[in-house]
Amino acid sequence: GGGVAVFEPLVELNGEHLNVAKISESGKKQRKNWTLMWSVLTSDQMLFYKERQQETSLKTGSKPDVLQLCGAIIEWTTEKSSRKNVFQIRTNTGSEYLIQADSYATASKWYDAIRKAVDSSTKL
Ligand code: I3S
Repeated sequence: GGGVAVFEPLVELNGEHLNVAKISESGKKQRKNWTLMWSVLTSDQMLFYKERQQETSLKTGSKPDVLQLCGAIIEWTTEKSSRKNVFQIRTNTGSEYLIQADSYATASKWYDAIRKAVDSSTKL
């Protein structure tokens, strides 16, 4: 009993390496820099970790980049990268991310799950 409250995300889709490039922050364009990120989907956020988080270290590991899905827009794009299977997420604060996986099955699995999380968190 009686522990310290820790952040435990409600995970919808866990742990996979995806290529991620943040191309805008607060409406300001940024230089594209693809990075392999350990990605976790919660009910209303995408969490991008620099390194794979073991289940036990989700609470204590390095801080992730957090993408808020409420009010975000997600769409496939063939214009913003020459890579295949790229989709884009724009947040309601003007950040834009490109997400990519070489496997279409992987990319579409994440796309579908994120779109559902966007829809349900936007309705809250
Ligand atoms: O949209 P861009 O500028 O063609 O994106 C490419 C650049 O980010 C490039 O880096 P340099 O600016 O250091 O050359 C990357 O190496 C490429 O991968 C980017 O294009 P793709 O098509 O891979 O997203």
